[in-house]
Amino acid sequence: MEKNIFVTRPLLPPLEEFIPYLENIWESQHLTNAGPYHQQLEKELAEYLGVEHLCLFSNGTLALLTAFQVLGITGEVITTPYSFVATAHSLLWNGLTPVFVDTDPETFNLDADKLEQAITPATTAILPVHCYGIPCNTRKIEELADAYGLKVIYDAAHAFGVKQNGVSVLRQGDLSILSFHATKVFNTIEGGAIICHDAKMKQRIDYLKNFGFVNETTVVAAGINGKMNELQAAYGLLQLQHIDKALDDRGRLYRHYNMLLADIPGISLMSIPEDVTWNYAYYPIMVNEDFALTRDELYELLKDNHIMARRYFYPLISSFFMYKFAESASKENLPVAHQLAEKVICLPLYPGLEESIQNKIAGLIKNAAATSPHSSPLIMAQ
Ligand code: T4K
Repeated sequence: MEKNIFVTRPLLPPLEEFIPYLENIWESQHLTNAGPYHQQLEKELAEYLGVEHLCLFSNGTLALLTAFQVLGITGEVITTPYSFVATAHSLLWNGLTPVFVDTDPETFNLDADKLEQAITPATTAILPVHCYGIPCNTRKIEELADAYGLKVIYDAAHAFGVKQNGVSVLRQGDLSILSFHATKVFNTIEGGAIICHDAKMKQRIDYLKNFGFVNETTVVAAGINGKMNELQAAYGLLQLQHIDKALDDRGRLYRHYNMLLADIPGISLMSIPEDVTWNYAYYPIMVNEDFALTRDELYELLKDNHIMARRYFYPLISSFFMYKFAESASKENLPVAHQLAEKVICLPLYPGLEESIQNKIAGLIKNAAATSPHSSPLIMAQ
């Protein structure tokens, strides 16, 4: 039976390279709670990413939850509906009110030009997402944040290693969070981090992710357990040795798709701003009205051919029942985001993906483009 090709596969270093780390962990019996590998990974990652301070977490969602706690955010937070649900869920878990703003059709990110009209006296923060790793309009967002006294927390879950004008995007805003989930460019199986800009803030985050403990008997805040364990940290250290090669592979695959998929009527490709050093985290394409199939028909066609593409991000977060009754969640308020959610499909992209599979995917899309508009995939096959 033909094997399925998934939208992503984890970066998995050779198993034998992990054994020495495991032996050390077994030897030391230090399994978690800021162990030596944890400390080493914080240091090496901060250096690699070009940031001052980095606090590891057991996953990106806990990092997000803690970011709002440490800044003492209350009331309304402006965010994007076009993201993974964890973005807005982190607000609800903190008793905060998400206010959705529409997205920019070029970058897929929160539209900074529509931000100001969503600010109310209850607004305290902005939670933009660098969607697919493409940086937000950080300059405009932060100008507005400064003018209105708002905090900015970037959900940078997709933006590992991304730079703008040679500077890490993680240096922007008050805090940024990363996800190191298995499906991400860099992974620690599950994992995440908060990036902050001063040692005092790092200390407060470190207390918060460890129940609020300062020492054996002093608890300074109602903290949580967000700690990354030694196996995850060791796995991260090993990943770091392979990440540059993985990013090169991703870049090569990205360019191969661009070459294959250029000039297909009804398909548009994402454009990367010239000043951005990207990480090739995802390969979204837009299936427009003038393509022969709808986006969902193309999704089914690919699936029938064992290509498990994904409709990231459909449905929109604002469509889920816990959000949809908010005034800002209305379709009229979010026309671009709705269009994206209906048109975008992410094609497989991960180190180790064979070019022959990319050729097959492009062949399926080209064949579909050659059929009459909106004929069903089943009829096409006849
Ligand atoms: N903010 C944003 C903007 C995010 O995108 C995310 C996570 C977060 C916050 C929260 O960070 P974490 O708490 O997760 O650290 C996946 C990931 O689970 C999720 O981390 C990620 N975003 C989201 C965009 O994608 P699913 O539901 O698509 O995962 P799943 O299990 O369907 O995996 C997709 C494909 O990957 C599978 O079809 C096969 C492949 N796969 C997956 C896993 C887990 C593997 O080959 N091996 C694996 O171990 O959410």
